[in-house]
Amino acid sequence: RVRVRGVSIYRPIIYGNTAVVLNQKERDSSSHPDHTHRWTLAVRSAASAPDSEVVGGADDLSYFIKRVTFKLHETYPNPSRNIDQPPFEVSETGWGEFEVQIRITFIAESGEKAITTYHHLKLHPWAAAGEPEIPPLDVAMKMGPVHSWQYDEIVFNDPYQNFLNILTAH
Ligand code: SLL
Repeated sequence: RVRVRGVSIYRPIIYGNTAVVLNQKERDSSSHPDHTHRWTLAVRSAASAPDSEVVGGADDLSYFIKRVTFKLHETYPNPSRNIDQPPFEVSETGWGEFEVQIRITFIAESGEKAITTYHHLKLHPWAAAGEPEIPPLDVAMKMGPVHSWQYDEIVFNDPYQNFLNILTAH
């Protein structure tokens, strides 16, 4: 296996979450009546829109990502969620914000170590100056979904020749 010295190749990604307030009907029919929000955490290609549900298209990162592990707050059952195919996302309901550890494992051919990043799961809308920091649920519901996404670039330095071939073929 040969490394291609002097070459850096990057792939743009976004990671983060969307969240919506559950309506009364959804809360009444839930086994967790204390849960106030439904959220989706994801790692996606930056080539696609955050809300895109495209699988196998521009949003498919599985040609170089083997697994994404989302480590949720320990109040969740099985907090370490391994996602082994796209879309690399987890949807849950809950009541609180917390720090999520996101671990990205690359395909074996890459010879690359896994990388870890963090995202603050955001449920509450950003408050304007002079407004209470967390608006009441009925107000938040009218404000619509909350989006919190970060852009990043995964950089591979001196990649193996066969991995470079895989990356450039996409
Ligand atoms: C807080 N530090 O106190 C945070 C923790 C935990 C959120 C938030 C679901 C729990 C479950 C859930 O929303 N946990 O299903 O039991 O605000």
